[in-house]
Amino acid sequence: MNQFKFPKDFLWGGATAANQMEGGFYEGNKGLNIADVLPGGKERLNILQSPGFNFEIDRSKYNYPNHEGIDFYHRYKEDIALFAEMGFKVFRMSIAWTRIFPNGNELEANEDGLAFYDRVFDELHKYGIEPVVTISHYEMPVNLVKQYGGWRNREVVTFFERYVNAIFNRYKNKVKYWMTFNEINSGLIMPIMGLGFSIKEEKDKYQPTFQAFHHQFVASSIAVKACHDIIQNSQIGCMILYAPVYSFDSNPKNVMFALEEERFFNYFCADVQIRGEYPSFINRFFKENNINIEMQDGDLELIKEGTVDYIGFSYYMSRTEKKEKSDLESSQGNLIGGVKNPFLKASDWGWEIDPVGLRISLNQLFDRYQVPLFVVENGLGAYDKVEDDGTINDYYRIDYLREHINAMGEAIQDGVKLMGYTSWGCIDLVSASSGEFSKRYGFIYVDKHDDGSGTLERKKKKSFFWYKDVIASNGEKL
Ligand code: BGP
Repeated sequence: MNQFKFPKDFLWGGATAANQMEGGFYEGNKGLNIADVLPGGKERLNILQSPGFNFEIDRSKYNYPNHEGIDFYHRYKEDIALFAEMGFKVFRMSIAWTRIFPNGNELEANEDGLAFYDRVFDELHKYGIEPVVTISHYEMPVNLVKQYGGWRNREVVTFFERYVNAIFNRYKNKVKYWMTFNEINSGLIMPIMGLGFSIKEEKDKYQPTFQAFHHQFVASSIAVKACHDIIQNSQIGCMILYAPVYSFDSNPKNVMFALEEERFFNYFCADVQIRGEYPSFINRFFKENNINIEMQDGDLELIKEGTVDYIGFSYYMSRTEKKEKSDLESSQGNLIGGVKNPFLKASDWGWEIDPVGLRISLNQLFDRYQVPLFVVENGLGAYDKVEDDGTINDYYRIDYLREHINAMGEAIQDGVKLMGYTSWGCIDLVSASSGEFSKRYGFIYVDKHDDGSGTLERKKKKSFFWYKDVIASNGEKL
């Protein structure tokens, strides 16, 4: 039993992204997006970390797990029925930009793509599940990358505006919760997926990165304003990859370094999207790195007017920092880097597990911004085993989630306004950073493996029944 009460209308659910689950990558006139050209396994990690990626598919050399995903494109009815059985109030998903505008720069939206999401939203509403939709989740059309250079190019803002207008007008009676760019700040560490280019190719990497961010901020504000104009009672949030930064020790130099890293990674994008202005701390960085952002007249006013209604964020780990660190000290595998934290254990992929860090994050974000928060991703990527009797006993996942939900309960008692919780990968899907199927997060197991084999059959894990109880008791039965 949990000692904390969650608000009556708390939005319990699960989260996914189109490219990691839909499959059907050429169906319904869909165009190619960035995730479609990323191979699975080690190759993906290498690509994300090295220069010279050409955004082409080479099937003779690599396997592309996102092409089939878990075939949600054809099996959405079965999957949504399972989400309904768990009692989901909301389901976080993304719209694939390339289903609506296959090349990104067409004048007319693609009817087949629009009709697909109509069917998905209708199916969700049949069970009283509200969709929470990410507009852009690592799914930029490859054509915009190749022909325009991704978000570096101002023209992309116009294409994005066309896209958001098309989906807001089409789904205005079906979707009220929206988010603009998934983990917008991840462009700092994985620019290929978030910004549509590889900064390591550039001599002066910061200039194009921050120019691209500026274009995304303008695009985000355009989306916020359009959403409010077109859809009554809508709420549109930003989406931040949040990992609180701890100082390794009480050495003031390390404390200052942790603060700088925290502001740079966690708060730069959030400050612009929530407060509606560039934070003062970034000016020094811009000056020292010769960054000059090209702006058009009216950009800053637009950014001020188009601030988001809530903060969606993902939480998987904290990060511990030290100004001078040796290779030995580095926390191998922790996505955002840093040094090993001696108080924390890590997942099989090296992501440090820190439920208290979630309570800290919630408090930090609410203290700083005073707007409602929404934990839209959190979960444990783990290897699951199907036993001979067909059961999947993922007690490690239950433990992980229990502790994180408890931390949310604590934060709510601390006074934080929290709208909901959508646990990541509520059904097994393709991993974003490594393209693996074996890194599983789901309550629902999907029979699909790294070598591409598998029947795609769905199976309920132990955590399925546990989460169902959590939702039914509104977080009291943990
Ligand atoms: C976030 C992404 C998701 C998701 C998740 C887990 O960064 O928004 O798309 O995949 O992390 O990461 P991974 O799949 O790499 O384990």
